[in-house]
Amino acid sequence: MAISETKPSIEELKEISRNTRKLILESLAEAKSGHPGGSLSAVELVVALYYSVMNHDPKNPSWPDRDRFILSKGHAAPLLYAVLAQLGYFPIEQLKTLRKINSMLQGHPDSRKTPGVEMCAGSEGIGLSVGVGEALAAKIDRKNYRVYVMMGDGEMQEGQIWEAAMCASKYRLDNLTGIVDRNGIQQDGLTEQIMPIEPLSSKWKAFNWNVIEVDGYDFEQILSAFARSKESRNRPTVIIAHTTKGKGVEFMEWSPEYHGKVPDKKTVETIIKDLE
Ligand SMILES: Cc1ncc(C[n+]2csc(CCOP(=O)(O)OP(=O)(O)O)c2C)c(N)n1
Repeated sequence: MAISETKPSIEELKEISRNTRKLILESLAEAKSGHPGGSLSAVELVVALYYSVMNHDPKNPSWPDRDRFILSKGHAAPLLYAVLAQLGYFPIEQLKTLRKINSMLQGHPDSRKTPGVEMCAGSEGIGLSVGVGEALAAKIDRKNYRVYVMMGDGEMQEGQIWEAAMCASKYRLDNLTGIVDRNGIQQDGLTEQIMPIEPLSSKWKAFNWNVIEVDGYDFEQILSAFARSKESRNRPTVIIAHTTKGKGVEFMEWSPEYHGKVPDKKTVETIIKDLE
């Protein structure tokens, strides 16, 4: 089944994004731990992918022809879970079990536990290599599925990312799209202070990738970038999405503190009222 056959409007995508933020915050408040900042920053990108771009089937998560989404920045699991639950990969009530012992929703994605999760992630820097393998497998098997890999900007500091980038261009993996959540912040501070990654766009171009930059909250730009990535021939594409860590919650925006700190339930209730 192609989800993209029933594409929501941009207004609907915005509404789904609002609801996704609410579910992320509720599940984190219930867990009393986790990563809000980098989950909230990438909401629109993941919503666009699952609701408008990828071919996938929540009723058949291991459909061989599905497009693959790899959340390489695995600590943003609450975002992936909120989207998968809304689409029906598992019951939405499961979100309340985030990070609990024996829950199907562990603090970092586990493909053995959660329907729809493609890869066990959490150790940064690995997802693009797995994406390269899957994209190469599609070429060898003459399959049409595409592979999408979401990475953090702090993750750009991992050497393995650039080994995978080299490999993807060697094998002309035009069925591979990387997305960099360029929110400017890593765990404890600004990427440009801790270990500068600029000029990021030139780096990817030097590795022979097709590079597109977007505002990570503008659905028209996001959808057009994904459409252009599908048209790329012989070169993988990376979409550098300019985003804000903690997006949608004023006191969390641009605050490294909320990389891995969760507000209590009462505060979350107030935030959700504001979102609504
Ligand atoms: C190899 C590795 N080193 C350290 C960590 C601990 N860690 C978790 S998240 C994070 C920072 C992530 O920054 P970024 O990739 O920019 O993610 P975002 O800001 O989008 O949340 C770090 C260092 C990790 N998960 N993996």
